[in-house]
Amino acid sequence: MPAPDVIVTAPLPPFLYEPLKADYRCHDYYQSSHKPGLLAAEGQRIRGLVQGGGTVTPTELLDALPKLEIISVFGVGYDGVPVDYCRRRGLKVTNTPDVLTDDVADVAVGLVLMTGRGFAKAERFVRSGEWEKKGPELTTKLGGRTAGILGLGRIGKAIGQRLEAMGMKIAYTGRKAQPGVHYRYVPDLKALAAESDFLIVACPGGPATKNLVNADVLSALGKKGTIVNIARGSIIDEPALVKALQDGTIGGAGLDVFADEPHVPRPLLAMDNVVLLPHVGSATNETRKAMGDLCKANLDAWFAGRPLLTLIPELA
Ligand code: 8YV
Repeated sequence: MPAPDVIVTAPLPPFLYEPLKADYRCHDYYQSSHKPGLLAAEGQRIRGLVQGGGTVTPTELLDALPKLEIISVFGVGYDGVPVDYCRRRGLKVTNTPDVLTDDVADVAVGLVLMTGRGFAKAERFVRSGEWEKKGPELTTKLGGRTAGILGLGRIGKAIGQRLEAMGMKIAYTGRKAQPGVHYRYVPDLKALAAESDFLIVACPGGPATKNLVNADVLSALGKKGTIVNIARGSIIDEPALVKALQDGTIGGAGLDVFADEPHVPRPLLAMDNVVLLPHVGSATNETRKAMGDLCKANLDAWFAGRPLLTLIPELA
């Protein structure tokens, strides 16, 4: 049987792309300088699509791929995939959960430490030579403070575990209280923000959560509070966040994700109480390799007629 045709719509690391090219006829849509030409020439043959977690896949692109069977996402988030459309067309959608949970949770803890204990600022203090002139500022103890987690999925739970080990109190919100979880459930996001020292965003992105963290939620978080986001930039109303930081409505922010990556709102760059990371939640060699292996294993399983390793819950 000839190798199935697969279209690639995001930059992929070589440890995924090379094995993919060995087993599939890959078409690099991401880098193509003439995308309509590529679709016209190859669109009728394409049976698989590989994209990144943050990649937005328009339905118009999928319309140009009439033989498409499967979208394999290199990432846990599939907020850029039009899921209802895929259901209607009977397209399979797979992602890479679990393998990245620990690394993403580590980044959330890092942002709590960097903002709460002021490590990013303290490091700048040493580098600038200021320490030669005066002692560092005192910060606030993390033990005993409350972390409110928005979205207690696999990653949210791993964050809770880590922060609990640091002596923090954990509360959470989400669509429903989770059985077997000893953290306190707060049904209302504003109420959770009001009692949180750190409000940690860990829920999926997409239309259902767009701008969920709005000006009201930020004002409930208040001056005592810091917002941490390791999920998707779309979940926070970014202009409202910039304003809340500018006028001192909230205490600070630790952000690994943004609404329009890699663009970061300019005012944030100059703020001392804000820590900015370039979406590195899953960015370790081990985890990205495991994600790549799972992304390809799903395609391999599908084209060999074996059960998929992961199928997004909406299509299961
Ligand atoms: C990756 C992510 O940066 O898994 C996700 O949803 O956002 C990240 O782990 C991304 O998927 C790489 O394409």
